[in-house]
Amino acid sequence: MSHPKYDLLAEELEKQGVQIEAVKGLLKRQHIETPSWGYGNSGTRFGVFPQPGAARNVHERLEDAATVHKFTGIAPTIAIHIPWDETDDWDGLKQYATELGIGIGAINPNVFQGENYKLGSICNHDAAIRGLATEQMLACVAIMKNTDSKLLSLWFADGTNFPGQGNLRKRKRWMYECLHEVYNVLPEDTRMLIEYKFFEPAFYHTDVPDWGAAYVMATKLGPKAQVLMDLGHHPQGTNVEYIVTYLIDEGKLGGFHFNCRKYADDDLTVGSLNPQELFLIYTELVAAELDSDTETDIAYMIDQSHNLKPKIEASIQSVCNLQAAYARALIVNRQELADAQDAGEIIDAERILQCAYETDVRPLLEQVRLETGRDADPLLAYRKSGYFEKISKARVGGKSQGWA
Ligand code: RM4
Ligand code: MN
Ligand code: MN
Repeated sequence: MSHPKYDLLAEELEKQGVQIEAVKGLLKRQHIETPSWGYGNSGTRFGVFPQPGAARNVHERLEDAATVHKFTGIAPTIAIHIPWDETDDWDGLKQYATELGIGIGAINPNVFQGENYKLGSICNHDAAIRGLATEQMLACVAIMKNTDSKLLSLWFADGTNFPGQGNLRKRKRWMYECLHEVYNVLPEDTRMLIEYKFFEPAFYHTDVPDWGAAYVMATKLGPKAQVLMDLGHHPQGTNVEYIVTYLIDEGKLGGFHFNCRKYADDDLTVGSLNPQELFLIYTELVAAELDSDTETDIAYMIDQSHNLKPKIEASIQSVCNLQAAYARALIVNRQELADAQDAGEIIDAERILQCAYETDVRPLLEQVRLETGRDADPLLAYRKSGYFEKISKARVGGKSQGWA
């Protein structure tokens, strides 16, 4: 039994040439990874506002990620940050994840918080510190083997704050040397993702400031190295969907960190204020997916740490926003769009995108969820489940492992 609203939408979309069963199939296979660091207390440099029920250790973070997956159906893995999620029993952790119905995704070495890294990690002027950072990345490769993770996700806070502070050219070469050492031991079926960020925490220069620098590094390293795009890491006004397309076409887009650039970094819900940009990004992603000549293997990960919104609800909301963006991109009439582009019909081309974007896809998403045994509204179902009350009571005291 389906809802009359869904039947109407399905009929309308079929009339427009959309193969609704195929679209539902793709939506059911969507895979969004949530970050462990989104479930524990975190903050800005001005302060941390602790939340009731915030996960204190990696086990609790796994439980929260599994909860987000339980209600959304499309978030079956969790990214972890080392040492925030360090454990001395990786087999046990992997086993626990399996019991919870999820898997461990990208491993993110943290080479930016330790005192040693004050002046940088793999671009530090001190060879001993570069060695330490490399060791830490190599340890993460070992963790990948222990957890069946296929992704080493790298972000460096490296940069300088003052003119003359560092030898820019040497820093570039040091970075390559360290990455190369790690690249050499990556198992065959795994990848290294290099994330760029145009500013912060360094403000004079950043060692991987943009996709061009990440691309050059990844290309020099080889096919197992690709670029990771974090939506929070571009200057205002950057056309992100163009970068997406460019990198896909070069076989170098390895993954996403979804969030929203309004806050400059990680703390705003993806799609909360720029859903159209998200739709345009997904429109390019779907174009690549539909193109049989284009091979893609893109990790769709969220990188958000909510300080104000309740964490699990914010994660569910983010996953659902990504689902809606994907659904809208899937119903774009590609043939008509191509015809309009070929004829130079600007207004028609834009109208075709608008038509998909303005379609209320909620009945379609609800139908997909019902067909996969989930509740039509993941957020309300989560609220009713009593999970938040349970963790708020249980997670009191104790020491928190992680950011805050
Ligand atoms: C950075 C970057 C990284 C994330 C850290 C916590 O801005 O986005 O991906 O691991 O924040
Ligand atoms: Mn990121
Ligand atoms: Mn970031």
